[in-house]
Parts: sequence; structure tokens; C-alpha cells
Amino acid sequence: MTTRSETQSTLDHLLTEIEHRNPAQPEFHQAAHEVLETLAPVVAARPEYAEPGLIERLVEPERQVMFRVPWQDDQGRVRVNRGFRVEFNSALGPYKGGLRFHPSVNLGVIKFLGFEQIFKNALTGLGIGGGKGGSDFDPHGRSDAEVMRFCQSFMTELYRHIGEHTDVPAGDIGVGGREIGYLFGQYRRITNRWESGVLTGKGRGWGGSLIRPEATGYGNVLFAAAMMRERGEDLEGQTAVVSGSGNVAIYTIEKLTALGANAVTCSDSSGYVVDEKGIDLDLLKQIKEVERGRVDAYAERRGASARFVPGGSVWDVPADLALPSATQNELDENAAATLIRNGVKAVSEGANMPTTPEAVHLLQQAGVAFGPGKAANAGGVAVSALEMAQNHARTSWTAARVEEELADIMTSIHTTCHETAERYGAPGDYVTGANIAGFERVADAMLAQGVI
Ligand code: NDP
Ligand code: 2IT
Repeated sequence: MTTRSETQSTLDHLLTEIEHRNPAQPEFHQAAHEVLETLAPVVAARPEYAEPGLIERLVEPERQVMFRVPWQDDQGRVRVNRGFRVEFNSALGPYKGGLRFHPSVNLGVIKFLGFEQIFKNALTGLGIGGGKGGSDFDPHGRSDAEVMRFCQSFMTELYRHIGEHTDVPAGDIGVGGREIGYLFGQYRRITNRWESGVLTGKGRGWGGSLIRPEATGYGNVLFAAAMMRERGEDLEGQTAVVSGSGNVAIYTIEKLTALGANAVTCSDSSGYVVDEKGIDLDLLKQIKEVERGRVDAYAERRGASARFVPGGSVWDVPADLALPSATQNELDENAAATLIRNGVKAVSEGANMPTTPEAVHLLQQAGVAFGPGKAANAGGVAVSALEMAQNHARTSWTAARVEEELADIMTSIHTTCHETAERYGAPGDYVTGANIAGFERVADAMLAQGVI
């Protein structure tokens, strides 16, 4: 029987090796550290997990695809972007995870997202493996025709790697309903197949699941509510700060408002808006979903209750709850210290890895309930898996049914994380609970399926 400290030193050695073998991929290193630093208790307790090569296989993607994406802009100029799909782990089902279109995308970013996705998808309890993809293409300011040509070129290469039983992409930053439509159209044209289950987040009239657009934000609020219940409180009357103003942020604000909380902020890369009356969702949706505008337009049109703060940090606004819903590492140590000073009770991650490790540590030390993204934002991919189930059965469920299933899944993820943390001596630590519970499910499947 190995001790916890022997196990931890083996894991630390492996982390050093990961850094050497994957140079210049800081986000992937960060994600690997965050998981491997919490696994010692379970690896020490269950000798089968110490089997040589198990964790080494887990941190190495099964397959990584990179490709050229040439397209023509509206002026006829040829542009060249880079496309990625990292198929990380298929022990539990077909690779599943979104596509991100953002100029900051590179292989390390996609690997961090794919690695997180393995554990997140395991936590849903559904049959989905982990993958992620995307491109350094920037959709901001591009016409619909440019976005369509880009998506068609991207799919002209990607199609050979995906399929309803192989790898099922969906949306992420910069990829929403419009992009999924163009991608699906090109896949159907190239393959001459109506293969609904090859992409999720489709339009509701052609195979999309009701509640998929809402699922990540709604799910995160349900997770935050479950954490608050553990503290003997609910969301009614709580003030919430939300970052971002895209898919996840909008439906986070919608669910917070429905449950009686007051969501007072949103943001984008230009700055943030604070609205003391609570964000007016019709106005925000009009500006972001219809006009594809910037958040300063919200403050201009809303009147006296709202103001726009160019550049500033949304975490400066005092609140009971914080739900980061934009991007990685957007909530750092300084922001965490400010939130704590202002009396924050819970932080629940809608985005993937938005809180830096130092900030997570500070929040946990201060007794703030902290919901890590791989648990808290799993509602999106869970409803994607329900979309796949509907597609396979050639049926569609009512919104009420999907929402009920989503609520059950989020409750079960919360319970699993909570109980697992307690079982391994870290009560209240949802990071440890999520990592260990996700790891156990994937590791058991990998061990059962042999060395592949
Ligand atoms: P969207 O593209 O719809 O919205 C992203 C929002 O975040 C925009 O307001 C955007 O502002 C802002 N943002 C993005 N990058 C940056 C940056 N580098 N600095 C400042 N602001 C930034 O994406 P989603 O809402 O879908 O995704 C948000 C987060 O949630 C991501 O971390 C994603 O991985 C995660 N997630 C998404 C899921 C989904 O189902 N969509 C599921 C689970 C997690 P701007 O327009 O100015 O760039
Ligand atoms: O990070 C995520 O979980 C997503 N972007 C959603 C993935 C999906 O397949 O729905």
C-alpha cells in the first residue's frame, strides 16, 4: 500500500514530465495540475489506479488533428486560419465537446478544454467521451457570408474525423446556432447523409433539442442553488455578478432572475455593465443575439439604472454570488480578494477554468462555496447528450421534459461531488469531489478496456 505522500510525489513527477512533453501549453499545464493535485487520496486508496501507465494514458490525447482552413473574405482576399480537433478520451462514449472560434485558440487551449471535458462528461453519468476543437478564426465583425464560407472550409476537413458514433462537436465561444447550421449543412452535403447526431446545438426545427441553448446557464444556476442549500440559504433576494454576455451568461441571468436573484452585471471584452435594477434580458438579447453588438449599447439604451465601465473588472461590483461566464483565467487573486471583502458567499463557474488556481485557493480558504466548471457548467454538454438521444430515437422531447432531466442531472452531479469530497477527507471541497468522481468513472472504464 503506497502512502498519500508517495503517491503525490509520483503525480508531481508526472506533472513535470507533462510540462516537458507539452512545451508552451500553459493552459493545458494548469488544467493538468488542477486535476492531478487532487487525485492522491483516491490513487493511494485504490491500488488499481496506481497501475503504471494509467494516468500517463489519461493525460495523452488519443488523437490530435490540426489542419489548414483557407477561405475568402468579402473583398476576395484569401485568409488562412488553423483548425483543431483534439480527441482526448473515448472510454465512456464518442468524443464529445464544443468548437471554439476565437483568435486566442491554439493547441494548448484546445487540449486544456478537451482534458476538462473528459471529467465533466464523466460527471454527467451519460455515455460521452471527451474532446474539443476550434480555430483561431475571429467571427467578430465578419459578415454572415464570411462566417458561412469559413464554416464550410472548416467542415471540408473536419468531416472525415467526426460522426455520430465517433466524435460529436457542438458550440463554445464564437460558435452558436448560426455556425452549427453552416457546419451541419456542409457535413450533410459532403457525406450525402442525414446524420442528425453528428453535431449538437442544432436549430429546433431540424434536430436540435429544446433547452440546449439555455442548458449551460440554467445548469450552473441550479448548481449554485444546490451549493447555497448546503449553507442553509436559497437564491431569493441574492445579488449576483455575472461576466460575459454570450450564450452562457444570458441564460445564467435568465435563471437567476427566475429564481428571485438580482443579476446586476454582464460584460464583454470591451468592459462591463452594472445595472442596479437588474439586467433587462430582452434588451440584452436584442443587442447580443440579434444585433451582435457590444455591451456599451445596453447602458446607452437602458437609461439611468445602468452604466458602462470601459475596461474595468466586473468582480469589483459587490455581490453575494459570482458566476464567471466568459473565458479562462478571468477571475484572478485580486478579484477573489475583492469578492471576499465584499462578502461573496458562492462562486460557480459557467466558463471553463475562469478562476486562477491562486484565486480558487483564496476563495476556499475564506469559506466561499466554490463550484468548478467541470461540475457547474456540465448542463450544456448533458443536454447535448440528450439531443443525441433524441436524434437516435428520431423524436423530440418537450421543453419541460428536457428541463426536468437537466435539473436531475445537476442535482446528481452536486450530490456526487459533495459526497466524494467527504469520502476522501475534503468536506465542502467541490474541486476535489469533481476531479475524483470524474476520474473514478473514466479510470474504471479504461482499466476494463485494457491498454489502448
Ligand atoms: P459566447 O461566444 O456566446 O460568449 C462569450 C462571451 O465571453 C462574450 O461576451 C465574449 O466577449 C466574452 N469573452 C470571450 N473571450 C473573452 C476574453 N478573452 N476576454 C474577455 N471577454 C471574453 O461563448 P459561450 O457563452 O458559449 O462560452 C462562455 C464560456 O462558457 C467559455 O469558457 C466556454 O468554454 C464555456 N462553456 C460554454 C458552454 C456552451 O454550451 N456554450 C458549455 C460549458 C462551458 P467578446 O464578444 O467581446 O469576445
Ligand atoms: O464546454 C462545454 O462543455 C461545451 N462547450 C459544450 C459541449 C457540448 O458538446 O455541448
